[in-house]
Amino acid sequence: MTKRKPRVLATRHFPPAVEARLAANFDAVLNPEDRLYDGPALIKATEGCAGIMCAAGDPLNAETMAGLPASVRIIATFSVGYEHVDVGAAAKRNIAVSNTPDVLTDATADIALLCMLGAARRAHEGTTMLRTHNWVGWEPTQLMGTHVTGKRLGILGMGRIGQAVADRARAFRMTIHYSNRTRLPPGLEKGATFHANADDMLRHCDFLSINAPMTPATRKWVNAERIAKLPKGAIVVNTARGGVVDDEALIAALNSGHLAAAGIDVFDGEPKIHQGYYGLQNAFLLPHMGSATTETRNAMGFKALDNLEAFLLKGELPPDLVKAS
Ligand code: 8YV
Repeated sequence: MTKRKPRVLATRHFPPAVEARLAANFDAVLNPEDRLYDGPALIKATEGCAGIMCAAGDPLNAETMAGLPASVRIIATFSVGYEHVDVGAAAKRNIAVSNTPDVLTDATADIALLCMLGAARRAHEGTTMLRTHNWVGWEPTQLMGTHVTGKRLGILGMGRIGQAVADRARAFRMTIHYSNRTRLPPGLEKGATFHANADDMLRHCDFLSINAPMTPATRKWVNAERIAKLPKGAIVVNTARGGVVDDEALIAALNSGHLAAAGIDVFDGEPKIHQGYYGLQNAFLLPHMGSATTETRNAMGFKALDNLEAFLLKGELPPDLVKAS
């Protein structure tokens, strides 16, 4: 008699190659229409499931966690960030949680550079001028932006993605400053200046790149007081989580001209972003595309599957187990 495959719920419509492997190895409950689950619907959908493959934004909070059926043993999130999963509440239910580190480092760092360059070089205004038929031709003073090469870049959060941003910025001969919970060893620091207190770094930042995860300590960390410490004309780039920024404060500084521009891929409460962003010509905005390459999204899915398979099929610990901090 063949053993029944464990049932796994995919909360979102994942890339075809990922869903094909999920369906081959598990009794997969897919979501081809990509309907968003709220907490009660998620609880209902996990009936009989041993695992959940979820994504950022799914409501895997303490309330949902408390209502999940006893059959659920692992939640594998298709993301490196896991602020949407209450890992402490999962531990209380004896549910393992895994994420997908490493595989999206390069794609996200690439988008950080796109945001940096897009903001500094006024890409939004340029493309809008052209596409609305308002380009009258080259002019000596047209769309002059901020020079990137040789400037100072401060990185908040020097994990894998922060380090990959630094590597790219070095190609622009930027001077790197960073703040991180722990100082990196010289081989990884590569001459960057460490600031034990992130506030002390701000006055050195022509550009500030946010690469820190969303935690209670980083919630609205970029606030009015800290923005005021950035040099006039600085540029803020956020490819981590929108909640790390106080939107009101950032928008006010972009309107007042204290900040020259911002390049933003992630928003608090996305997709319902702060209305103030829409009118800002000096904001280069992207709809959370950091990891959106075919290669990366497949790799993220395969990593989530590696974790599900290790745990549910081989009885091993998931290789990317995350713990409550
Ligand atoms: C993902 C991300 O696309 O992995 C992360 O933490 O921010 C994104 O790149 C998204 O979160 C998918 O769940």
